[in-house]
Amino acid sequence: MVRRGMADAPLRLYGEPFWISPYVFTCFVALREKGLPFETDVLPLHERAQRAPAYRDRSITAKVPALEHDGFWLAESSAIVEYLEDAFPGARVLPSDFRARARARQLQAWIRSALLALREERPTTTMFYERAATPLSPAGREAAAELVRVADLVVPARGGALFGAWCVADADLAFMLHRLLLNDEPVPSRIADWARAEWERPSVRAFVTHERPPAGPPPY
Ligand SMILES: N[C@@H](CCC(=O)N[C@@H](CS)C(=O)NCC(=O)O)C(=O)O
Repeated sequence: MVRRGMADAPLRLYGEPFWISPYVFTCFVALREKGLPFETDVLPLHERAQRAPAYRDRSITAKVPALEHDGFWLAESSAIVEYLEDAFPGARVLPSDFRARARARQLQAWIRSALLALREERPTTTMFYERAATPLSPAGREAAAELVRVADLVVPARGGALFGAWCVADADLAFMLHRLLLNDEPVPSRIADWARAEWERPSVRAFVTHERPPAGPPPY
């Protein structure tokens, strides 16, 4: 927990101007769910603003998202979520039960490291800007099937939260499933209904409907 006074220090989340980063999404949703006031700042990644020394060296790993809190800088979305959870008790964004929390971390780590073909063939620009124009390759279809297989195992039969109570892994899984849904790829109705319900959550909506420039990012 933060020491007295630190809790009132402003929080700033660094993202990118097109609001398409799944990692910024996670942190944005976590901050909203915790009810913490925060400001956002965006770095034009296509202009390599993340490599400007001031940002690069404060964030250490020179990626977005980064969180600035009372002089402390932190990057990596899962580290940011854990920092928020440790620093600000109250509304939880990770499960309180240790096994449920481990499972949520498993799902989050998998979402960040697996399904490469799906992430490449259905990038987040196809969720918020132009839809994908080409069908999934065999590798893309395999990744989509794997995503659905995992979702089928973790989404409860009666819907609702994945691991007892809502946590940020719910939002991450819904985001990944929307790479398929928004591109009209087939998703079993039970899983699609779950993901669409999650998409309506106010913290998720606030990111999804955030103002964006009319044209997506230039290639970089
Ligand atoms: N593992 C990191 C991934 C962060 C990441 O890859 N961010 C991208 C934007 S979505 C980025 O900063 N790209 C610019 C770069 O790599 O220079 C996390 O979970 O935060």
